[in-house]
Amino acid sequence: MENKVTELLKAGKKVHSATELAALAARFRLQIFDVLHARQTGHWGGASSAMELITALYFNRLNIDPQNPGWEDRDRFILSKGHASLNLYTVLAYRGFFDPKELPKFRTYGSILQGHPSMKAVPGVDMSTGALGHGVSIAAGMALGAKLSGKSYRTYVMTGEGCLDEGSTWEAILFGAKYKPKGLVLLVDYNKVQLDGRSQDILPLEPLADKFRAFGWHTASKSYDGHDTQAILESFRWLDADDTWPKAVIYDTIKSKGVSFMADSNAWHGAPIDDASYEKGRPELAADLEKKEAAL
Ligand SMILES: Cc1ncc(C[n+]2csc(CCOP(=O)(O)OP(=O)(O)O)c2C)c(N)n1
Repeated sequence: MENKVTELLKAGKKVHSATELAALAARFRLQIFDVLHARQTGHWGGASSAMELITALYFNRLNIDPQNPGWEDRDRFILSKGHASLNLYTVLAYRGFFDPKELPKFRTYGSILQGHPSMKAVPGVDMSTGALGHGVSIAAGMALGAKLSGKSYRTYVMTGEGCLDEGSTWEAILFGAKYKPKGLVLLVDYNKVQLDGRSQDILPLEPLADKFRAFGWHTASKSYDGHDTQAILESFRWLDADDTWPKAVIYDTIKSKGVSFMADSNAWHGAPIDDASYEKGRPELAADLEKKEAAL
């Protein structure tokens, strides 16, 4: 059945309203759940937590051209938490970088869509990631490259807490503070849960915003609700409010958002979604999509 979300997806264009972004994110989250269940592999928890943010980036924010993925002036995006690859693949496909029919082939032999994103295989992927802790340094280099070549593109990098537990990330943060490249933005998908436990127990990061400030980054005075597309758009306005760089924004999110019995737990970080959990969880995601479609 044709509906407004299908129309938005077909258009593959930028959208402006928070309600449209919310409906798209709900639609993508449901599809990711279906694909991960069908494929019995992949990372549901951290893909779901970043779903609204990555949807807002690709459908509202980034200056990109799906017909020309290598366009020199495009904004760059690095998914430093590369295990959440299916959320990146899903927004790239529906934004027009490749055929969404590829998505069900996720992690099959010969598909361009492997478990972790490859910039050599997937149109629109700006950097291959998967080993945690590299994204911020690569982003800092890309942003410095813009400065040196007189370009005005922006470079966005998304981390979870795993990347922030890596020493190389903090070296890159020091580097960013020294060179202050314009347009460098660190986005933290702060779901507070990692692969094998709570971030607070693995390696406490708090007070995280103060740490970014102490390291010389212009940091939003509050964290934003990473599941509220209105709040995400507000955070984008904050990014545009002044010309002080580099900038860091923290988004409070929930791992495995959308399925109540999976939420806020490391149990579903990368576990295959079994049939019983799929049957139990899917109606919650479908109901959320229906609600958000009705609001359009
Ligand atoms: C260098 C490195 N060490 C370990 C891993 C294995 N690993 C994959 S995801 C993950 C936890 C990541 O936690 P977080 O960044 O909070 O991810 P999210 O909850 O957002 O999915 C770990 C330890 C890895 N990919 N790279």
